[in-house]
Amino acid sequence: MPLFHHARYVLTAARWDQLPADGQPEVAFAGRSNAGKSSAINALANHTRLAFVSKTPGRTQQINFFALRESGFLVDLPGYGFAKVPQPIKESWEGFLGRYLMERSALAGLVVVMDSRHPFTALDVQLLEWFALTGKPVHVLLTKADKLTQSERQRALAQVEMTINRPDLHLPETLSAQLFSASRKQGLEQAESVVAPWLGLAAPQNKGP
Ligand SMILES: Nc1nc2c(ncn2[C@@H]2O[C@H](COP(=O)(O)OP(=O)(O)OP(=O)(O)O)[C@@H](O)[C@H]2O)c(=O)[nH]1
Ligand SMILES: [Mg+2]
Repeated sequence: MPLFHHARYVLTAARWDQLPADGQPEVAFAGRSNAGKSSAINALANHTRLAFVSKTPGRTQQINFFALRESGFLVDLPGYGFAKVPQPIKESWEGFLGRYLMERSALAGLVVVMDSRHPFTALDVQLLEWFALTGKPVHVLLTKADKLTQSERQRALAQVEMTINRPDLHLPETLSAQLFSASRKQGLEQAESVVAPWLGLAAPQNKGP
């Protein structure tokens, strides 16, 4: 049974005091608005509507917690880089989100979801350089890979690997990346095998060929 199946929604936090008491480890999904964070969580959980997927970018403005069957949480974060969010709302959740990323001790690692057609935007790099200060690991999902041809996928991944190795960027020390497609359910096992140890769970055994 894949590790993230049977995840269930537990709570939504819009303020620090609404977060669950620090205890079990959690992994948060960050990324640009509309990148596919909620869809990635749904695909990993094998659930069509666990996390809310919206056609309108910038709608998720709170932090949603999903409890895993064994222990730990997957956390769906609001997207960044969506210009049409009204300024006061933007500032309040950017403040909360920033504090969550920097100070939340239960946060074991970050999954950064990027559209494989345009990964590592300036905002993504900004987030990564900033999150690097925590010393926590990051795994990048290059999602919507179903929209690329096989050769475009390989090129995108190779370019991302080069970016990860750029010495002029102050990226997290533990940083990996993979192709992913929520709609085709591709890359699920690879993502699980990276994230499971962060949560203190045994990585799933790879199925035979
Ligand atoms: N083709 C394809 N479409 C995807 C994939 N993942 C997400 N989408 C689509 O991209 C849009 C945004 O997906 P969401 O999962 O809501 O993105 P999000 O990052 O959670 O967005 P916000 O919460 O607004 O920041 C939706 O229309 C999804 O159906 C994928 O792997 N392939
Ligand atoms: Mg979302």
